[in-house]
Amino acid sequence: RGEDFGYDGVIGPTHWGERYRECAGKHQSPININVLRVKQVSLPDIAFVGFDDSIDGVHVSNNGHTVLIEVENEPHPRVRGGPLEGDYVFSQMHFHWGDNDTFGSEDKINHRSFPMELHMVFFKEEYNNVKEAVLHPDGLTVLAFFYELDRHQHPAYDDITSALLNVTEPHTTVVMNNPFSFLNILPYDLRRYFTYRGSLTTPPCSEVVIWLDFEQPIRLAHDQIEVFRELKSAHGKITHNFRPIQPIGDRVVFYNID
Ligand code: SG7
Ligand code: ZN
Repeated sequence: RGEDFGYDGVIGPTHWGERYRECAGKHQSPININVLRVKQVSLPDIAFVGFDDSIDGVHVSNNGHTVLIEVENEPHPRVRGGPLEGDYVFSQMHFHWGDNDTFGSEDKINHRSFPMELHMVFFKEEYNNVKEAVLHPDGLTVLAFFYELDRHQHPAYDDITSALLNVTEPHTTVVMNNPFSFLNILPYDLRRYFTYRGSLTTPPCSEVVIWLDFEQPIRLAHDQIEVFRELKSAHGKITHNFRPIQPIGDRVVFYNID
């Protein structure tokens, strides 16, 4: 079956290209962002629509590769502006992490890894859903946020970590107890970000993603990150689920400041 990919050995990232041709492409993600080589730009403001709404009945599930957070009820949050043409509708968010706090993010900044990274995935509204959107080069945008260690717990993450404890087994889902707001789990500064064209970081590695990597990290306690490492796949604990960096090739990374 096609779905079996992992992060080690014969199903690990260096083998993805054998079964999924696009994983061997020239515009893959993640990448290292060399801040000395970025092109500074001043893009239009991004509108984060519905990000401060209090959303009920949010689903948290373990898909065997990561934990997914999904919204049931319409309307879904959306984004427009910045480098984007048109509206992009929220599909799901998920996380990538490492065995310990010294690595785990997918993109890197000046070869610095972060212990964890959040991806908020949106599809272009005119394509109606993710399945259709991945057939178009501007089909998806992913808002990426890095985590860095804090001595204090981040209270907004307690609802996520308590849900995680109930989805440690692969292919399990729970509904969150409390209303969930996107803005509560994000950093304060949403104006400074890097943007580039890349791919999904898992098979089928479709080159359809407009990446936005926000510069300001989210601060999280070590104990809170540890809970993610308790999740299990079919092969045991998901100790790490990040893809190594890919060649940047002919691509330019833009850096937005106002
Ligand atoms: C994770 O990363 C999941 C996938 C996601 C993939 O494995 O979040 O999504 C689902 C629904 O399982 O694939 C199409 C898609 O969003 C790659 O997403 S990523 O490039 O943002 N890391
Ligand atoms: Zn991801």
